[in-house]
Amino acid sequence: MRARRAFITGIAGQDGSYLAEYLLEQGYEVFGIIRRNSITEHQQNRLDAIAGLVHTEYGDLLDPASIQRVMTKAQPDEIYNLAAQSHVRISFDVPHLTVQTNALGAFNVLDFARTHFPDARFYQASSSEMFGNSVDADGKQRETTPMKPASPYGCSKLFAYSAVRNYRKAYGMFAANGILFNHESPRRASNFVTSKVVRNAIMIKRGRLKQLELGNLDSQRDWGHSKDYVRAMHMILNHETPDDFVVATGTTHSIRELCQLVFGKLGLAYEEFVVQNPKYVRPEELAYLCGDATKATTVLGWKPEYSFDRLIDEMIDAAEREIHAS
Ligand code: G4F
Repeated sequence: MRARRAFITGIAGQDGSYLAEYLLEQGYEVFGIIRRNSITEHQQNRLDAIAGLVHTEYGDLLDPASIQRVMTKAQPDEIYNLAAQSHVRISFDVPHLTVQTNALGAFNVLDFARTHFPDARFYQASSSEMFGNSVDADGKQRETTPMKPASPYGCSKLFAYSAVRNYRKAYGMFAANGILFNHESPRRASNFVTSKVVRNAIMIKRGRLKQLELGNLDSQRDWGHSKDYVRAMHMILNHETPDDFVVATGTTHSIRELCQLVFGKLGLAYEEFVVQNPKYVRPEELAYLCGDATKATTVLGWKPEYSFDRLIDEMIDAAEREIHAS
């Protein structure tokens, strides 16, 4: 019997690389597309540990023919659409690119799956950013919370989320959304706030930097570990029926608390080093996220293994090693 085959867009990203490792462990044959960028060294470095074990080719959600070529080779049983312009603030700078990639790009993969691989299961990387500043009376966001996105990124993700629901109903496809809250790891790019705070605090401690410039310190996020969240993606696609699930830890922290924790672990007082720069403040801010993952816990049996504290410890350890070596 042939191994199950998975096709992952965004395989070279934080989630894509952890998902590929997880699926290999489960006995899958893994295929993926990598977007070309001008710095060769950054294209595949998250895949170093599994180089030669996954089938990767250059491709781009903005180039449907490239996706179709690799999907045809892969003949996938499971399709994970993780590729995106995933930076919320940058989505205000490049809104058209964001919408083309995250909305139309996702739609192209979904529609090609419908016409060519109707029996494949389709996972869409949906986001808590779709909720915008909408929150239930108990201070949580869940599957039923109204979605009122507050960024071009959130709007683009809401389109793809809706298309998945529409195709599931209209065509009977096994198409599912994971509504993932923020998730981080040592593989997080350095322009997301957890990674930025960790790396810069270490540089300050080593005397290589004087201060850290941030945007809004009062917004709150529900941060989990990417490794826990890719497990949830697989569980969502292997449930008996296609459905949408919030994936979150249920706890929230402000950016200020994050700074306090990271600088504190390094023996520093964040107040002495963190300054605000309006450049990092968004035209509209999503102030507060705290997810209720009860449905994923009860229906799928998913629960996170990492605490916030352990996540931050792992990020600090990895960044210290990297910075020491540089
Ligand atoms: O780390 P962030 O850039 O993540 P954000 O915007 O919440 O988006 C992430 O999570 C989403 C899920 O909810 C994903 F869909 C999305 O792809 C991405 O993974 O910012 C977190 C918070 C924001 O409130 C931001 O305003 O940190 C605040 N912040 C303050 N100073 C900053 C900075 N964020 C960044 N990136 N850089 C700063 O200097």
